[in-house]
Amino acid sequence: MRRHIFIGDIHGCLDEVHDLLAKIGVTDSDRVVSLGDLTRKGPKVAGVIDLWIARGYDAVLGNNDVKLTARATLVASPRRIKFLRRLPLHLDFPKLGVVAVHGGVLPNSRSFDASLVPRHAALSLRHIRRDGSGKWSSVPKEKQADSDPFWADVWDGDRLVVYGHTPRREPRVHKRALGLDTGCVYGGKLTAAVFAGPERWTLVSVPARRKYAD
Ligand SMILES: [Mn+2]
Repeated sequence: MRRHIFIGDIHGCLDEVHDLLAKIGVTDSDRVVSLGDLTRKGPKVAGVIDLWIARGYDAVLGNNDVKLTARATLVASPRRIKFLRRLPLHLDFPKLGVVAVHGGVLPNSRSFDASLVPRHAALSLRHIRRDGSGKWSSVPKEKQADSDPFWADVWDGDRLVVYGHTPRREPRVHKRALGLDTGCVYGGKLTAAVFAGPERWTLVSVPARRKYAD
């Protein structure tokens, strides 16, 4: 099986992408997938998009990528905007047993399907609460209470979900999810989960070369 390499939030940190791929020893037969937020905040956004286009790498859409395409500013080359606009909200890898998404998955069923990743969840899910019918739905940041769990602490489904969006000092290993945003653009590190096959993964990180944003 091809190796699959899932990378947390990059935010234009092109030098660290090269550091990470060199450390992993990436080859042309590897499948490389960004977990969203390739863009904004960091130093080399256009370079990151161009690398993804040139090498045919995959990505899911992040909330910051949406903001960028809405404004169509600094990277305003038509092919870069087109690339971002075509990114899917999630990518399912059934043979690997993995789903890639930027925000998260609503844990309303153990068997994964696209209804568990409505747009708002795919882009920015964090905390969840049961609604009147007993279904989990997302809680807006300003309404969040201590009793609202983080979605990945509830999810126990038939896919291992790899996600970004929520920056932490270290990658987070949940029962059936891996949180890979380790805040590179904030001076943390860039992290990848490298899958050699189902359930066979290792985490690889490289430090940020500097702090690019607060
Ligand atoms: Mn994000």
